[in-house]
Amino acid sequence: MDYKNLLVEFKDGIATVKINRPKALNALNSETLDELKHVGNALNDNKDVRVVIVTGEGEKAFIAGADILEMKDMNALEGMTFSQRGHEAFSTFENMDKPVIAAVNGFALGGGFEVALACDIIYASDKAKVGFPEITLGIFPGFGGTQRTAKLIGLAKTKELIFSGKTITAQEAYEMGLINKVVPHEELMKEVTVLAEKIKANGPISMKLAKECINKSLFLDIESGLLLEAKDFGLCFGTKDQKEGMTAFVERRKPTFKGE
Ligand code: DAK
Repeated sequence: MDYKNLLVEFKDGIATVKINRPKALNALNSETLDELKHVGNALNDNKDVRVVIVTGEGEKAFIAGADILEMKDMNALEGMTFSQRGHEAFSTFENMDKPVIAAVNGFALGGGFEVALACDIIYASDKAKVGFPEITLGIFPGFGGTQRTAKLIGLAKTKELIFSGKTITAQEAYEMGLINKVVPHEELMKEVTVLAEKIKANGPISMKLAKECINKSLFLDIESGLLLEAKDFGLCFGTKDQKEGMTAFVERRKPTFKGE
């Protein structure tokens, strides 16, 4: 399917989704949120896709937030509908069965940073800047930012970021534990692709189960988390991939995982 606000490319099991509104620094309007939800579901259902990369078109921005022009005159009901569209779109990526890597190529502000935080792994260009400027607009991060950030870096640092609305460099975000890696701008897509290739070689079912356990760990008490882990771990032994992985080890060859 063709999208108005997204560019989607497939290459050898890796799908790249580019937010494509560079004139508005890839700000998320309702239409883009709906398209993100649609493409997220389609990629999840596509067995040939093993890893998804999310990035922004243009040199300047990953995503500069939700579309302020569209939000400016919304009433309460429209605000709620907009919020639900965002939640549905973001959850599609967060809960996708396959790993999602954010390649943050520039500004990732507000809802844009929340998109990155809903991805599994964040690599950022050394030119990127991130933050939550919502408070300067009379709102606050409402696409999961208060929740996901606090769980990553604790309450005090999250409050400092959100209350000040300040923008920080990718390096500062890395030092705070908000992103995985900072790479030279020109190297970003190359580095992200190397990681995607490495992930792609591994078993998709065990990856999906591991992702579920790790994501749920944020919300479960330790006993429930360990129980989920034990059950999902057990499920691996019902797959051909587990037999293949361990047989390949014994036979001293590389495994070929088929997701079965
Ligand atoms: N929305 C719409 N357009 C935007 C935009 C945005 N967020 N950010 C930039 N643009 C547009 C600008 O209006 C400008 O358009 P033209 O004037 O050329 O038509 C174009 O992109 C280029 O921007 P600038 O001229 O401003 O470029 P600069 O390099 O000078 O500055 C900047 C770059 C990123 C520092 C600046 O553009 C900026 O501060 N942008 C706004 C960043 C921001 O505040 N982002 C947070 C948005 S609020 C919700 C849940 C969550 C949210 C909302 C609701 N619910 C639960 C209901 C999330 C809210 C947000 O994300």
